[in-house]
Amino acid sequence: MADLILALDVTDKKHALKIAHACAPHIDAIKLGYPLILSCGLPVAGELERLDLPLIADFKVADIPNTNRLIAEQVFEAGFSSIICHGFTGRDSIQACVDVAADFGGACFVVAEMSHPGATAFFHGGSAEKIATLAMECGADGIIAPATRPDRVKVLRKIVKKRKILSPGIGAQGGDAEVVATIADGIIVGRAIYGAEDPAAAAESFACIRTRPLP
Ligand code: NUP
Repeated sequence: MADLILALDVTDKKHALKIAHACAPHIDAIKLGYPLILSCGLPVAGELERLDLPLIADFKVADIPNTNRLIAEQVFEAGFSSIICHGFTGRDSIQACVDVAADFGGACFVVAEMSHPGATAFFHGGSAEKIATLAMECGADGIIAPATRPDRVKVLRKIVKKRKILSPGIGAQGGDAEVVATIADGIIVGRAIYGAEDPAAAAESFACIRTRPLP
């Protein structure tokens, strides 16, 4: 069983808020990334805060430590409870995000391996394992691992142990929610929910994988 995290990758604010409100009873968290934030600005997080769901900032932060720190501070000040950063940037850059998250009582997740086909070029061959190890050493709360490759999620689970794995790539990218929900702590779903004719019904259809199904 896993949390259901809605990836709200729409670019129109009204549309985003409508989907978020409709889906709220059926989801455990909302992940916002560049598509929505670049079109509406960071304050949209404040408007979504009213739903009382954890907000995850998926900016895949990947800069030098000082810039990562400056980005992370803005993210948490805007009302997010978690941040996603890249891990290939190395220990000091990951640590900057982990430290800011801790200062704000929030969480930091590190991308260990991406879900798209091209990701194998750089994340395979030991890199994902190295990143996951580094993320754990830095005190990250968890990693991002691909729902499109459950075998890889299992490999990375051995490294992160009880810390969290959030897994994107369900539905539109081909990952199977029921399979991944047994090995990850959260599944991230975007188009299969917000692109559906009835997003709330689509979100509800994932009820059986949720850690906290509706009573
Ligand atoms: O490896 C990753 N794959 C991925 O799809 C890391 C991510 N953060 N994501 C994000 O998850 C992606 O940017 C999108 O917001 C969401 C998946 O969306 P969808 O394929 O379910 O529409």
